[in-house]
Amino acid sequence: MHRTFETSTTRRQHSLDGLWEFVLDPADDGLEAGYHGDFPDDADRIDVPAPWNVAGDAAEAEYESPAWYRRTFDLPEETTGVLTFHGVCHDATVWLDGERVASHYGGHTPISVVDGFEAGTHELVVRADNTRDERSIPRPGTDWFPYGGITREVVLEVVPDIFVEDLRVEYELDDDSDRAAMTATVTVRNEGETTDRSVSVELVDEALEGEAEAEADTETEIDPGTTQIELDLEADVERWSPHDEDPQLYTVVATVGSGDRADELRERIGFRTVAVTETDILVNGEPVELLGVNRHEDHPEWGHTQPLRLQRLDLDVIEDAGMNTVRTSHYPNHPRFLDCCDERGILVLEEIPYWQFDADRFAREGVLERGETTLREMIGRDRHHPSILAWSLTNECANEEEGVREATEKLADVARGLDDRPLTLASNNYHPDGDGEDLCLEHVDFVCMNAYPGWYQEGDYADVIEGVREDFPEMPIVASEFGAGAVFGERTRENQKWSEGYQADFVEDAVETFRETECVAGFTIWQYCDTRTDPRNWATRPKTKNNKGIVDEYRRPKEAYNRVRDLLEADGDGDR
Ligand code: ADA
Repeated sequence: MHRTFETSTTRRQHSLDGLWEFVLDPADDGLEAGYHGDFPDDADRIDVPAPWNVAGDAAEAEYESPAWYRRTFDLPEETTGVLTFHGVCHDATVWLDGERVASHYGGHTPISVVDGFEAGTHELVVRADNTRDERSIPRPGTDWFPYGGITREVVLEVVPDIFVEDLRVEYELDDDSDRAAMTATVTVRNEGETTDRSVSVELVDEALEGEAEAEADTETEIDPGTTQIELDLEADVERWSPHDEDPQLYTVVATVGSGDRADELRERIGFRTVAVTETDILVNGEPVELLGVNRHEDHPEWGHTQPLRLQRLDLDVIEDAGMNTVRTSHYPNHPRFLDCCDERGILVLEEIPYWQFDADRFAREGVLERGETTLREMIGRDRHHPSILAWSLTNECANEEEGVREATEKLADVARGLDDRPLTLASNNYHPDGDGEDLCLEHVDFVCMNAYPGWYQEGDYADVIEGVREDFPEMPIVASEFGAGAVFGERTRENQKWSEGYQADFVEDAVETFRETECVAGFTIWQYCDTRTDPRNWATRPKTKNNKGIVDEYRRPKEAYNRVRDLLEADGDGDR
């Protein structure tokens, strides 16, 4: 299951995970050779979901080019189906029974196809391409491994002709009361002939144990195609809070039709407010201190693919050190990980993969559109997670360039048009030549500050913060990246660079500085665990890894992890 809760009780769900046929296509001639209609006989088999860089042969460990997948599945009767690929890195084309049904760019947001299926055997073929080039997002040279393939689950859901395609809940919650006024927008899709149907929405506690807290329904004409129906609901709710061990969540159930033709789609939601002042980020009107890490979806055996056990283990490790925040550097995370964050009261900053883009790169054909699509898809998919505090638009872009400022403004407009959460971006661009300010930050609500004084350059954190504050006196700062590399097990008397001691001292000093600075609303250490990098770009790094993890790639704690835990234990939790 790609979520921690049932997303429907009416739909039969066929998992299409498992072994698929698989061939590499290094010359990129599979399309011309017609693999989508005539798959090569000598194909290997590979696990899905998994990047080919961990699931394939050793020869595929660094493979960055197109590859093809094929499998068949059987359906007992004619039906309408929703086929979803939850993540294919990064450029995907899907053929169903020889017909091209989807093309999608962006490895971390889903691809959905609605189709009519005959009874019998069907064939799925996918071309996945992880090539980084002048128009790709991520760009070449990224400091994380460019995993390729079908990296998240594949599911076929059987639905009736009229079904709920999407459910969106927006709410207003006053800081003085616990009354929530909600609008549920139900997108109903009709693939058949009949029109009249009832549509209803219920808000129930998470476990669906009690009576509905609120409900609304209507009888309406649903013409073939797509219809949006808005229903208003109101209820007294218990708030979701990052301070609760088991924060209150609710299930929203949208239903169209009745009896054996009913279709139901569920979303999970938590009620809380988020606001930003000059110095703080407020949740439910109270300042929260972000105490956290940057986390890549990475593991030596799994790459980007994240089994539930690993997602939960990572949160255990983070919580055991007294931390409460994850920045999903640098891309939309697996939705089940976000579910786990909702359930534990972990705060999240979620980002799209514009990592170190300059104006030239943004200006290339289709590059901004691709990012805007990923942003729309991320917000569309993740908007109900109460854990997500803010959307992050970019990371370390050339913010001094006019073209980057224009791109940032467009991205901010897209995000603000879809959702009212605060926006941020991670900047390393203060005083680029001693005097200019980072004008991209004018489009967001708080500063995410990436800085490595004492590691990549001279200087100290107090000075960097002072510079940022001078330019942006009205926004709080989150120290979103800082850290030092340490090779796991390198414990020395000298505490030289790359030793665990050097890293522990460095992280401790920085954390202490951030915590005693009023305008700093929190920190996310770079980074949670050591991560695989690409030897073609990062050959000088020990173990070809980004070793700034406070735990290693197998989640074994380094000294810095223990130091942070001791520090936070001594100082209490994240109340300011
Ligand atoms: C940057 C970047 C990170 C990582 C880090 C580092 O700040 O945003 O992805 O590359 O540097 O370790 O150098």
